[in-house]
Amino acid sequence: MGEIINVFVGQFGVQSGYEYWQQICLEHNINSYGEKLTQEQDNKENVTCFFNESEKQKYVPRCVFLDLDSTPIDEIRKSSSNFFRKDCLISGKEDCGSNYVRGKYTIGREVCNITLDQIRLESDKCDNLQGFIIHRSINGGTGAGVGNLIADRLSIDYNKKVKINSLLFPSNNIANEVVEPFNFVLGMHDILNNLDMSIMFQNEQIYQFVDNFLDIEQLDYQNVNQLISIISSSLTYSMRFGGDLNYNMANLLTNLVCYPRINNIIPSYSSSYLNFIKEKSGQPTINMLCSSLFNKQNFLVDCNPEQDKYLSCCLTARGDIYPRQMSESIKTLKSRKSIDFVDYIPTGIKVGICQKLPKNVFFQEYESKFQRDAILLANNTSISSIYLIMAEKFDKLYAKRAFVHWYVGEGMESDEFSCAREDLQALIKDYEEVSIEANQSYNEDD
Ligand SMILES: Nc1nc2c(ncn2[C@@H]2O[C@H](COP(=O)(O)OP(=O)(O)OP(=O)(O)O)[C@@H](O)[C@H]2O)c(=O)[nH]1
Ligand SMILES: [Mg+2]
Repeated sequence: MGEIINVFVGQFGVQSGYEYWQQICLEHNINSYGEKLTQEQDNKENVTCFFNESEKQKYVPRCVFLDLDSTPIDEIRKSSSNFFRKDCLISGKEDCGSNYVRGKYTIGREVCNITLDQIRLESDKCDNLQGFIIHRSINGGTGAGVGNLIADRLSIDYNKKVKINSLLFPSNNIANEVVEPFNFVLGMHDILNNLDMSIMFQNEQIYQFVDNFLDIEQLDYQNVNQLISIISSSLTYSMRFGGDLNYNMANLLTNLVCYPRINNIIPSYSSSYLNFIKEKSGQPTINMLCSSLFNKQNFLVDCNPEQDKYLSCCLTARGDIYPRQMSESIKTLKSRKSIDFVDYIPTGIKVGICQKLPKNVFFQEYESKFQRDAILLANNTSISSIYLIMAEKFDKLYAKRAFVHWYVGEGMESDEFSCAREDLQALIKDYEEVSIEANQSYNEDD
């Protein structure tokens, strides 16, 4: 089915990337030395989607890690020195100090070229490269600024390949960086042009999600990153393990992105049935599993899809699930009032099924009881409520020109701020327009 290159940029990218490979290795049964622990390979399994096979019959991850701050990369060098290729772990001397422009225009340039050389080296080893997944946060300087520099170049050098973002973006109510709204607005302006699709995550919503279903007292970044890894690894699950209803990166895009700029996807995970497993020691029905995905509390972004319109979605079910059962469930789902599709996309739900049992680093405690799970990637207009919140925060800072000198001081023209802000406004308008029903616009034309 072709190979994929994973790129991890900035602290979030690198730290979540480490957990991501733990998750991938668990699924493929590969240890920290790159050795496959089960001899006979499932004949549908496609290990080479993510790994290069070395002459010593070891599996080497096809990826590049980059952070301008060396600490997160040094941690990986210490703990997994035999697993990753040394040259694919790239670090700098100082971070961007949460400044998008430092990453994009000044200190990120040189390191971007080194990263692209490593990406080229990996792509030369591929027979049929499908595309790239870039993992990063848009809140700071490196993941956002250097990440966009890399994405810009990929969109030129690998124009026909699919490019997907796994993107942490600012939470609605808590912020670790004061200048997050600036980095978000400037970063989104570029992302809209250089990437095909972004899967969005918010830390605050993930904390809430965990509180709803699990009893973890001290939730740390490792836990959050493990949860994010379940979603981002599931994106390629059916490409790596085959299944009754399979898809590759290109058909995932074709089915989810109905307009080029309406491409920010909110994920949901079927964990609400954990309570069911804990209390009743049984398995949830497939209907319960699929239905839970559409509940607000299962989404990893703080918006309310139940009150807005779905444009399209991709539902991937894993475990002992078969196409006919799924079709029945989808029929039931479509009759639910809170799942409201725009009338001009009547088919709406793409389904993927993979019979390989899900394994995951986060819920290992319950693993023996996990016979199935499901993930939803939804293109829903409620995401624009978050753009509105970000736009408001940006406007407050910008009205007083607070912190603007840090950006201008790095060589950015001050009208780039207003240009990026206008683009966000245009995006909000785009979302309003796509949620107008075909019937409604027909009547208005009348
Ligand atoms: N979930 C999660 N969030 C993280 C992690 N590390 C940082 N963050 C969040 O990411 C945002 C900042 O992005 P970073 O990735 O740290 O920034 P960076 O890309 O390294 O950029 P600079 O440090 O400014 O050069 C903040 O909102 C942090 O809360 C992590 O390992 N997991
Ligand atoms: Mg950093």
